[in-house]
Amino acid sequence: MRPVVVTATLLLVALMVISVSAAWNPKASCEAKYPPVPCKIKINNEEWWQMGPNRCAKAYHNVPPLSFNDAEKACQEARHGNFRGYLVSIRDIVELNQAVCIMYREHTGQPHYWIGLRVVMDVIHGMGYRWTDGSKFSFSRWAPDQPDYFMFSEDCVEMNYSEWALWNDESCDAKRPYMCAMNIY
Ligand SMILES: [Ca+2]
Repeated sequence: MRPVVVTATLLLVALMVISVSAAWNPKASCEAKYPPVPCKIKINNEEWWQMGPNRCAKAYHNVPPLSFNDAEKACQEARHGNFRGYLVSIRDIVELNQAVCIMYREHTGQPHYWIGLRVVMDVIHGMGYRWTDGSKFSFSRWAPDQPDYFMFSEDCVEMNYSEWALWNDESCDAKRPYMCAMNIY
């Protein structure tokens, strides 16, 4: 090969290595910063995890995948006293990292999980994204070129789309694993 070709090839390989290493690595980050803390209370006789001091969460991967609405119903069936589950809301970068670490520990293959965000039309606020648990929507982490409202049929949001933690709008009828969370206080 001519020197210029060799140089170009080396440059390409270097760029590939840099781009791969730039991708977020859940294993290292989760072990160092977000180690698993079992939920203070027992919910549904299952292993849930603390997500901050007053919240517990569980990623459901080893169950049949569900549509967004069925996943939300399944989460709301989780009860503890007056506390009720919802599809997880993610309101800042810390919650995003906590959620992705719980998802990663459930399955390392980067599954696309439903989170509790979907487009809603209401008279007061108009059309927009809302969390199913009523949390204010002010934080997002969209994947590149998302949300794309593909065929005007994508009103629900999944996570870990192109990389861990990144969001994509998807058809609410698509069947996905899902992550529930419950406020406990
Ligand atoms: Ca999309």
